[in-house]
Amino acid sequence: MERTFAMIKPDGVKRGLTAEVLARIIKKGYRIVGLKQMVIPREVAEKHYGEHQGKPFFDGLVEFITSGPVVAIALEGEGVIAGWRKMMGATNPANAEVGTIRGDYATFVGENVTHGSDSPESAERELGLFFKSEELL
Ligand code: ABT
Ligand code: MG
Repeated sequence: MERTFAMIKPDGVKRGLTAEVLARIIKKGYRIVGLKQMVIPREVAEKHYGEHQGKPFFDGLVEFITSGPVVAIALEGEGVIAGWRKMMGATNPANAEVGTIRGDYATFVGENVTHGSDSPESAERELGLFFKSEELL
């Protein structure tokens, strides 16, 4: 059974989309094996987005992701890594299909409501960054 790291970003929490996003996850049938609201420490944010270090949008990205509470979520299910990214839709909401979270609730690539790990390696790394093993069911 596969696991992934999902997150409701500060814009999603601020805009009151937490229940909506969790409802979609639950109705889909993925199992929530870890869940917490937190403000991400700067060092964790820089590690989380380490692959983007040096890119022009990096500083703004770290600023944004640490700007308020997020909901960190560990998900389990068959094919959940790709499946959750499919539910989120394209990174740039302008390209995200209607019916996806970003297609329905976002307009701006810098604030796109949710996160999902993009590979098994990222999932393992990111779950380890955000959750202690005893926090996962
Ligand atoms: P994340 O779930 O945030 O990792 O998004 P995703 O994997 O869909 O897309 P990537 B490429 O990892 O983008 C990371 C964050 O950087 C923002 N971004 C990305 C920009 O602001 N400008 C850009 O040109 C690109 C490529 C979008 C993502 N996050 N936010 N918020
Ligand atoms: Mg990414």
